[in-house]
Amino acid sequence: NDNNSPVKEYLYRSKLPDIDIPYHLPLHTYCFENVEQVKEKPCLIEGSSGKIYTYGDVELISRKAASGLSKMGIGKGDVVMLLLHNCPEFAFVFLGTSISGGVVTTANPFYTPADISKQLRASNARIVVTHAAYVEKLTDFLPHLKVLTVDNPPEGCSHISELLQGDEEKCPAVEIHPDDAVALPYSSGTTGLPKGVILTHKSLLSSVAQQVDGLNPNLYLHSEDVVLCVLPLFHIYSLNSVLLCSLRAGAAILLMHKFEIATLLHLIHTYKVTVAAVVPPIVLAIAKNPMIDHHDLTSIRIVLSGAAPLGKELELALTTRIPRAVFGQGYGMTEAGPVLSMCLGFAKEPFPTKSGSCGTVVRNAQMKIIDPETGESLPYNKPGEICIRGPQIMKGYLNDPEATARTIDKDGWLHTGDIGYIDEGEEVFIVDRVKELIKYKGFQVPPAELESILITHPSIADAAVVPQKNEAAGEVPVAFVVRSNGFDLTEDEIKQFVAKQVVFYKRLHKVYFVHAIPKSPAGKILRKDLRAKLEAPVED
Ligand code: 4UV
Repeated sequence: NDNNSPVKEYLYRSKLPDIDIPYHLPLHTYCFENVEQVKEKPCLIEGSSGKIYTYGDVELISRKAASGLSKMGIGKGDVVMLLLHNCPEFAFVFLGTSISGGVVTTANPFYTPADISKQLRASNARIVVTHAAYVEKLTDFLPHLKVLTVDNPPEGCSHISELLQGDEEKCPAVEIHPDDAVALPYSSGTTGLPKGVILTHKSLLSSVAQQVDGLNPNLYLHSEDVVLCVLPLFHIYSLNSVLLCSLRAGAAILLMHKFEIATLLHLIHTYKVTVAAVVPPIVLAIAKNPMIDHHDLTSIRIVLSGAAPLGKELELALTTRIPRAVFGQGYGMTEAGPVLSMCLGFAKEPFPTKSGSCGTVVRNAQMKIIDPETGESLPYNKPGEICIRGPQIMKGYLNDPEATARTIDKDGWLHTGDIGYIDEGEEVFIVDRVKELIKYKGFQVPPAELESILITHPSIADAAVVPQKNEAAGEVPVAFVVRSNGFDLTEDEIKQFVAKQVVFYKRLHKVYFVHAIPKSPAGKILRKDLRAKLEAPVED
């Protein structure tokens, strides 16, 4: 009898009280709510040129962009693709699209033409904003797409100024509902191929509020901060926790086109960066690079690492290098809106935290840890699958109700596919990942994508891809391959076959030939068995 069920539910909450979240506001209105107080302050700093846009500039240009976009036909629900490295135009077009009622889908400019066309088709994007160098990747679409470049436009494309010089007075008055989509990043989630993750105005606004709003914000940012934006804005971590959180708090955002350690150290010094959002490979570079001794990094007060596991040794190495900074982790997942937990050492009135922790569940949300077999929720210190519920999680996957139902259950819990536990100090510790996903330097590598490429090879009968631990990248994809005819096909041929079809970080690092891929009776690849094989002593 369910009503008298003796089963106890263990639900975890933030140590901070809940806050009022202004759900009714559109995301851009929320981000600019306090803009009057910071109008003259720097908002975007372009690292490469030193060019500064104040909050007043950014707010105005975003409205111009909205007006330009609506003139180009972008209205409610229409999709704009940003195929950009970090640059001010990313922010202008993101905010402009939000104002015009549209939706931004973000993609890595290093993707192959095939990756980009899949996302263009699936998202039904009408406009692409990119750099001239990547226009050739869009050749097949050029007749049907409006392509704008932030630099000199090649034939068939227009310059971004066409958009940014719109008349802000003619900015459309679109009615936006909290449940309307505003961002559509792609993620493979717990299984399969990349899918469009519908993040609404309410999801992103809630996630930002959970981090930076309230009397004692979990991630305390203020208008004197200079926040490092070196992580790519096309990934949700940087888009949310760097760009949107900084905008809300009125902090300056230092944009770096790409990660390069010498430039990074120079810019931190020059602009007196106070908050650095990074991923473990950048922590490694900062901790281990001898150049660091010649740069003053004492301006940094917060280092936030996320998107992939960070070893304790590395954490220690970094904290010895930047002793004045509070170091901590954030734990995010695109589908979770994205932040599930955040270090409480970053709060305005901070809490003591432990090494190796991924923070505490954000406010206005609930977390539970479930036994993967029984679904029962677990008490402190017992590892299980991490689940989260709250206003910030995705609405669902675009046009994929089945995948949505596999990820968000009927009670509204989002199942992460991550294994972790919560200790008595309410801190989250991630210990394993049960989902298929491989993370190379924090970038997603969906095994299903590589497997589907491998089996198109005429001499491959079956294949499975799993992560292998790697010092520099965290994890790298490796393949188990069953050859179909004879044994001529070599490891190198397979690696090259894949490399030609994928972005650099999805390349295979090793191929193991086997007679069969272990599968469950239902035909599912037994990835755990393959991962165990990798950890066993090598018998080459
Ligand atoms: O979907 P995704 O690529 O999303 C992310 C988002 C990360 C963050 C981190 C801090 C933030 O403040 C923020 O806004 C966004 O990575 O990949 C999701 C998976 O990455 C692993 C975990 O397996 C997720 O399900 N992951 C993310 N953060 C951590 C992590 C972490 N701190 N430690 C270990 N694994």
